[in-house]
Amino acid sequence: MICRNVAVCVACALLLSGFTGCTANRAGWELKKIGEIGDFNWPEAIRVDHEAKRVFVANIETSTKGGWEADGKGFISVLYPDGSVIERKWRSSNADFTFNAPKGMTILNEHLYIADISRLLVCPLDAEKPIRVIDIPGAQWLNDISTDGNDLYVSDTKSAKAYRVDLITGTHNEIKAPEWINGITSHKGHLYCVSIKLHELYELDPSGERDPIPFGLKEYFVGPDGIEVLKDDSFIISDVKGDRLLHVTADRKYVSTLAEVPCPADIAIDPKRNLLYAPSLFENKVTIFKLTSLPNTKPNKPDANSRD
Ligand SMILES: [Ca+2]
Ligand SMILES: [Ca+2]
Repeated sequence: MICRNVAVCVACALLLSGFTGCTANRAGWELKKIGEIGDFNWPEAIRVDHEAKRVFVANIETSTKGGWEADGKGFISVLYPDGSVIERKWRSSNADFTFNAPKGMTILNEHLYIADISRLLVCPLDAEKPIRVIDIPGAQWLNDISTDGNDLYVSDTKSAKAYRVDLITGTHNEIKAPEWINGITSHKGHLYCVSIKLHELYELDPSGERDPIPFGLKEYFVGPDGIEVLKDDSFIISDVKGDRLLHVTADRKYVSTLAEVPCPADIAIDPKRNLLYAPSLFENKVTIFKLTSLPNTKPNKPDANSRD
């Protein structure tokens, strides 16, 4: 049986009402809300430095509801893993440097890399050191960043491109990507992304040569933003327009709702503490979930939630 509409599927109706056993049994994972922090300003992305026990929150900061305006405003917050605030404005615009609309981030070699419209910001984790900029000529709406431990992968929403940035040479090459690409993530040599307007998930070719391969799951999403891969190679997707966090099994056949949360943008996972952070973009808050693996409940045959 094919579930084409989550809202009317019997199994999924149960999910929408409670997100308990049914959801967990389908996904093999469970999300339980354990905290909520407010007073952000358009928080678009979160990234965890799990070694240093710090959580970074990128705030677009806007007074005009403009997600892509070079308004000279924006800041990075730092939290403890439990959500208590270390510094609300750890990095913000000052006389030496201005943020505009900071979004996706990744951490590599003691630096926080931040997408900020057409600029890639290189922000030392040592806050005493200055921020520098990597130029990507032609970049328009840089949205998310991931790393494979060597290179950076950056999505450009308006250009329908991704870029692979070689940090040693400073050069970049283009990667074929879908229209309205948003979240991007690198995992075990593979590269994945979502398109917010095509509401589909894709596997990209890190070398940039082959066309994106769609998952074929667009009927399950309204407007996906963030994408993360779990240790069992399954996926968690934040649907910023659908107000949900969804799970996709590694075989790409099963989709389950794990939690409802308002307008979740670029989520982050702390694998060391089994936590998931979801920024509610338009509600200026961050929700913390406990992420629990439920062994021996992973689906092994098609059912009402299957596409087979
Ligand atoms: Ca701004
Ligand atoms: Ca995003």
